Parts: sequence; structure tokens; C-alpha cells
Amino acid sequence: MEVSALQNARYAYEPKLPGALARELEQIAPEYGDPTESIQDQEEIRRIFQYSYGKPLVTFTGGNNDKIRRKLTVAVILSGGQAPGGHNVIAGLFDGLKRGNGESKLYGFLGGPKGLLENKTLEIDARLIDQYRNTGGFDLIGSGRDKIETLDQCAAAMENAHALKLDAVVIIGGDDSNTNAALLAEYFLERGSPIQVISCPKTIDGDLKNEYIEVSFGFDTAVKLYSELIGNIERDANSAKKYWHFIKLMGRAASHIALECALQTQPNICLVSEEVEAKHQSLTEIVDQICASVVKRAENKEDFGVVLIPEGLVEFIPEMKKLIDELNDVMSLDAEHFGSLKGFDAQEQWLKGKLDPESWNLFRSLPADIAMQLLSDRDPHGNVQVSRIETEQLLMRMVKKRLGEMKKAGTYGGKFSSLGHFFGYEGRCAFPSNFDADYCYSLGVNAFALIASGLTGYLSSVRNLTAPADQWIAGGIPLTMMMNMEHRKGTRVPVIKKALVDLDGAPFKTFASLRDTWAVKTSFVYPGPIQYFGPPELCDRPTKTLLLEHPRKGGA
Ligand code: FBP
Repeated sequence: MEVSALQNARYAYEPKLPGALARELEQIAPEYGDPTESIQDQEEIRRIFQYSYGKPLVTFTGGNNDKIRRKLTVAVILSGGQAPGGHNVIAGLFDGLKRGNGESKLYGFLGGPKGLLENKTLEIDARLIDQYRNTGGFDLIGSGRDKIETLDQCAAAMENAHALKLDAVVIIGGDDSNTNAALLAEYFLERGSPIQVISCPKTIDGDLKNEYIEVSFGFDTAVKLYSELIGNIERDANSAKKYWHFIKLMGRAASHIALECALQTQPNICLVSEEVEAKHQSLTEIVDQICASVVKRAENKEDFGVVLIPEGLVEFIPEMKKLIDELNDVMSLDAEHFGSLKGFDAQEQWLKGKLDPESWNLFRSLPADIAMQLLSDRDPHGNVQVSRIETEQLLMRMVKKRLGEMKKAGTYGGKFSSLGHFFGYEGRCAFPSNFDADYCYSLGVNAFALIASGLTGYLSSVRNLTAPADQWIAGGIPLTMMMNMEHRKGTRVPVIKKALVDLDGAPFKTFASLRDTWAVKTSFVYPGPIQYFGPPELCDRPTKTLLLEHPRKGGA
């Protein structure tokens, strides 16, 4: 296999480990805290997770772990969207297992959770894993968005796991996959199966975070990569002085990615979906907000700028959300018929009379291509796929129209020319930053230590991440501890709560205190590319979000 010079150099990178995991294996011993409760709905969650509820928090400290040299057979699953560092979780798990016992085995289930349901595996050996160390992507074993949640699926999973004589399954995924891991752990315990389930927090979106998870892996690399691109565009805008760039950024529902990129690059505007929802802002108000910046900058002869737009924005604008919810309902009620309609005109005709008049008028007022995108295929949960809606195009056109009206009214005298971009897939498979390479490898070694200590239903947790890696705290968080009950597809179910941007949190407040200046005065910052080799202040710098949420002890 031909590899790039950087890939070759990254093979040799040795990820840093928390002090507690870098010691002699026998000394990686679990220390148990008090029994835990779920964050909400304790009675219901306790009833659903009778066998796994209430376990204690675990921290690895010095001590004596006489179980750690057991021979183990483990299988790993990558679940959901790609995130930089996934291969390092597997590498850490592999190295932990082999250090523990040379005869231990690691399998990968192929293509995500489906691999467990269909028993499609690949044995991971030293030669294979060495080709994937410190590299991006999930291509070692692939990923998928299938779920393991029904009793039949859990039964198939148990049968296949027993056939492979597994001691444990490690599920690397986001909030939903971690919820599925909790259900699977409970299912195994209830049926007396000794197979352990451990999970790891993954998603570039950064929305799997709470008191116990400081950040999900992949966020660090993705935001640094997007910020490099945004900074380059800002510099181009500031050089050519003729374009407004509208940049949509991935992140599904939460705006963490857009907010972090804004903190790193100081664009003129960054929309935050959670704020739009909280303030009940309409599409027109958002357009007016952007126009206000364009007009002011034009008065200073600066007919250029940068606008950041979170991917999920449309679902947070109340009137658009209402429209999308109505579309989801009517389309799913008669999915077969809707699927048989040929062309947009026929679809539009069919919708007439089925939507509330307000939603119908909004639908009709949208540019045809955007309206068509709202009718495109739903994801497996019946939701619109926000990455396919060109919100940046919608806003560009609406801003242009509004500025045209203002020009006629004599309230705007500038020139407006705009370009749209979407940064998403570019960031999901980048070479993991040193932070993600270290964090992910640690999560993998830590997952091994949790398995070797006989634990199940735990999330591999590495905390204190703004301190140097040797001071990171490693341990396990009971999955049930992070759960509450929510309505999903019409039923009340236990889930790990998704973390949206907290409007009272330090990252948003910092942004809010600066944005009025950025809207008018060119304040761009150019972060440049991720640095993999060089001084720690360049290579190991955490995100601004992490630093603001978990300030370093002693400042800076
Ligand atoms: P995960 O939450 O599974 O990590 O995926 C997140 C994400 O990258 C979102 O940012 C984006 O909206 C979505 O996946 C795109 O999904 P797909 O890969 O199926 O196009």
C-alpha cells in the first residue's frame, strides 16, 4: 500500500497516556465511588435497567489488579458518522489487550452495528493495526448507522457474540450508540451472559458531553480543520474585498462546531441555532441581522465578509421547524404514495391542503431547489437530512433580495456578491490532531482496563483534558448515570441526553461579548493548519470551547 509522507511519519507517533494508564499493568486498579443515580427520571430508568442501574463511578489509580493479565477475546464496533481518532481507539484497545496477555484477541465487526447482527468480522492483528495508527477515517472496519435496540436484535447480537466466544464488545459511537450499548449490557446481564459491554464517546458534533464527558473525540480535529479553511477564506475575502462568504458547518443539531470555529476565526456573523430557537427568531429576522452587518460594513467600504451557519439551523427556526415537522408527518403517513410521485410539481400538488396554511405559504415562498431538498429522503429515524439542505444558499438569496429592496429605498449603497460553502465531510476523516490521537488511544487503553477489571455497562472516560496528558484522569462512567427519559418516535424511551450549546455557558457568553465588534470591524483570525510535529503550544493546544468550559488550573 502506498502511503503519504505524513502518514508514514504519523505511524511513528507515540500517543501520550494518562499517568494512571502508563504505569505497570498490575498497578492499573479500579477505585470505586458511591452507587450512582441517573441524571433524571431515576425510578423509570432503574426499572428499565434493573441489572445495570446504580453502579459506582470508577477511577483507575495505583493498587493491585490481579485480573488484568486474563486472556480476553474482544470485538469492537464503529458506529455512526466518521470522526478523527477512531483508529486510535482500536489501536489503544489492541495494545492494552496484547500487553495484558499475548494470546488475547481483537475482532472488528464490519460495517458498524450490522456487523454484530450479521456476524461479519475481521481479526485485527499487529500488522494490520500498524497500518492505521494515528490515521483518520474508519476504513479499518467501516461504520454504519444501524441500531441494536429491539429484543430480536439483542438476541442476534448475543448469539453471535457467544459464537465468537467474546468476553466483551466495545461500541464506539455517539449518544444513540451509547444508549444502545447500555441496552445491550442490560440484556446480557438479564440473561446471565458474562459478555461485557463498554462504550467510547465519539462524534465530531461535540454534542455527547456532560459533567462526565468533557468532549467527544473527533471534535478537536474537525473544528481545527474547518477553522483553517475558514481562516483561509477570511484572508481571501480580506485580500479580494469583493465577496461575502456564507459557510455552512456540519454538526447536525447542535451548534458547537460553528461556535468553536467562530471563537477561532472571528467571522462577521456566526448564527447559533440554540439562540435562534430561544429567541424565536424568524427567517426574516435572521436575514435582517445579516443585512445589518453587510450595510454597516458597506458604509466602511468593506463589501466583503464571512457568515458561519450551523448545519441544523433550519430545524431551530420556529416557523421552519413547524413546516419540517408537518412535512415529516404527512410524508411518513403515506410514504408509499409520496415515493411514487414523479417530480417536484406532483409532490407539491399532493402537499396542497395537507399543510397548515402558514406552513404552506412558507413552503411556497422558498426557492424551488430548497423546497425540493426539504422533500428529499429522510434518515432511518424519519428526520430530514440537514446536511442536504443548502441553508447557505437560502440565506444568500434572501439577503440579496432584501439588500435589493434596501437599495431601492436608499438605505444601502454597497455591492453584494456572495459565495456559498459547506464544510462537513472534509473534517471527519482528517489525520487526528495530537489531542485526538492521544485522547483516542487513551480511551482505547482505558476500555481494555475496564474490560480486564470485569466491568460492564460503562463508558470509557478520560477527563481533566486541559491539563497535560499525564494528569488526565481515566476511569469509567456507568451508562445509566447519563440517562433520562425522552419521547422518540412517539414512545417514552431511556436515552443519553444530547448536549446542545448552553447559552449560559462560557463559550457562548464569550462569543456574545465579542460578536458586535466582529459584525462591523474586520477582526479575522487565521488559525492555519493543524500542526502534528513541533512545540506543544502549537501541537497540543485544546479547543477554545474545552478551555473555556474547563479552565486550566493556574490559568492560561
Ligand atoms: P455522528 O453523530 O454519528 O458522529 O455523525 C455526525 C455527522 O457527521 C453530522 O455532523 C452530520 O449531520 C451527519 O453525521 C451526516 O451523516 P451521514 O454521514 O450519514 O451523511
